[in-house]
Amino acid sequence: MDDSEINKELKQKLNVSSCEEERVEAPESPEAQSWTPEKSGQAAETKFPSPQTPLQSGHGQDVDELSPYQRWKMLRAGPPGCPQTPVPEKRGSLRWFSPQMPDKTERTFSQHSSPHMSTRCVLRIMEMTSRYEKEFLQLERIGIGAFGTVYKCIKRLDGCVYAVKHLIRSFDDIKDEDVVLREVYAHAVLGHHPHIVRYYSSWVEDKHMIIQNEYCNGGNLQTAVCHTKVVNSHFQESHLKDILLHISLGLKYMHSTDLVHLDIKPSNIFICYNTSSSATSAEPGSEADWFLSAKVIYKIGDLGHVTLISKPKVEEGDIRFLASEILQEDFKHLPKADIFALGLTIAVAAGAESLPSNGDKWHHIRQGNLPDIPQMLSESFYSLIQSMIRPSPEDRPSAATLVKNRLLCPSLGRMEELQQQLNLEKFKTTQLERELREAQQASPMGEARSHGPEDVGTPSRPRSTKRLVGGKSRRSSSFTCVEPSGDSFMSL
Ligand code: 809
Repeated sequence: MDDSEINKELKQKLNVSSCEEERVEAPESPEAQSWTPEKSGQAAETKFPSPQTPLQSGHGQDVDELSPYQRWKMLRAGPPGCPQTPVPEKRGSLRWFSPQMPDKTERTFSQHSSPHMSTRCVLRIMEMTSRYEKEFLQLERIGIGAFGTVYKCIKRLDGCVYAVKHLIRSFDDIKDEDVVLREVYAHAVLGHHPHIVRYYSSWVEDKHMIIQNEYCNGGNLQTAVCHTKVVNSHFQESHLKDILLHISLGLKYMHSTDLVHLDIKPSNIFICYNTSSSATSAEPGSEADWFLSAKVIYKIGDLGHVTLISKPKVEEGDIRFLASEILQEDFKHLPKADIFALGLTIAVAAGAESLPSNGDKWHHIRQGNLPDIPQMLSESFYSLIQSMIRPSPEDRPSAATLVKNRLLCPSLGRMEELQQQLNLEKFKTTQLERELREAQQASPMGEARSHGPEDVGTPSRPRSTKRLVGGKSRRSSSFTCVEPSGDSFMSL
């Protein structure tokens, strides 16, 4: 076997993963073809599926619809449409190569002449392969910007989909590392919150930061707003209220941990569609039930501008959503800058034309005037959004106040009503207890009677009821739970 034959054989073996990827591939999009990988030498034949064409599992099912286990099986087992693909027998074998084999693979092979040497080469390349390439199967590019590039990936180990961001700037070019790391620090401080995009991991590769986050399957609010405009429509008030409530809940939590986001805007609000069956069937009860049954969950993402409220290092966010006090370097009420940006975000979601970056219109908004909104909103909701962009930050509601607003959370009204009823019942119970005690004390048989209702002719009453009205304790007690039926009091 000569060199070229060995190379051919090895290339075939190394392409195991490429073949695996082909099975989840849709025809190449022009965007994918023109993409130049950050790392020089990544194989030009790497194919990415078009964003317009959902990835197929080989059974006509979108990859997003598969459970992690199904995706994992799909990754592992080889494609139905690719029967010739050898399925490697154990972990650590060739299948762990990334589909994007670096060109240097080819060069390295051509330097060696025996199969033995070639095997060693394979091992060496395995060592060289990056963590990203080893751990993730890159599906498609989902975003590109000055900051870096974001890919939708499947993690080979768990079969779950993640959003993975590669920062463009190298640590070599960065003067203040803290600025790059603030996103990671912020996630570390925040932990998990249902309305903040979840962070999983981060690491440095070739001096570039990589961040692995939760993948939000509904895109961002900016894209959703664009879609509604295309079909000559806009988010209805009920949806706007959901967005406002969800993001306020995320902000309330963030602000309570001494952090501010400082770049709230539609493109940093991510949408998760809950496709599980509980989202369509369950009747919400507790808060956890509500979360499970919610069909759409809005989350705050991109923590690249986050800073401490108490010790701010402010990097201004998008000028279109920026409160004027930040431009004037007045950082006394930083959380209210997030509220200002959220108010304008809701206005944009309601259909407001694109926001100005400067000029009279920019200043007009900073004087407390909402941009024109092309739909009839209720007066109360309009006033609420307007209050969020008041010129003075102190006059804007806090996130904690917003989440308590009845407009955003009508069930709060019902809860309050029930709480009031409960309090009334508790009060009545206490009154009755006192009256009972007084009557017992006034009676010549008071002491004997105080032992409980069964002593006065109700032997069948359960013991628990006796204790509910004070039992042997002669003191008036406050109850944490009272049967609202009142039955026990009636029969005393
Ligand atoms: O789903 C995402 N989670 C992120 O953290 C993220 C995501 C996306 C998406 C998918 C929406 O369907 C598109 N782009 C451009 C995203 C960017 C991010 C992101 C933003 C990440 Cl991974 C890190 C920092 C900032």
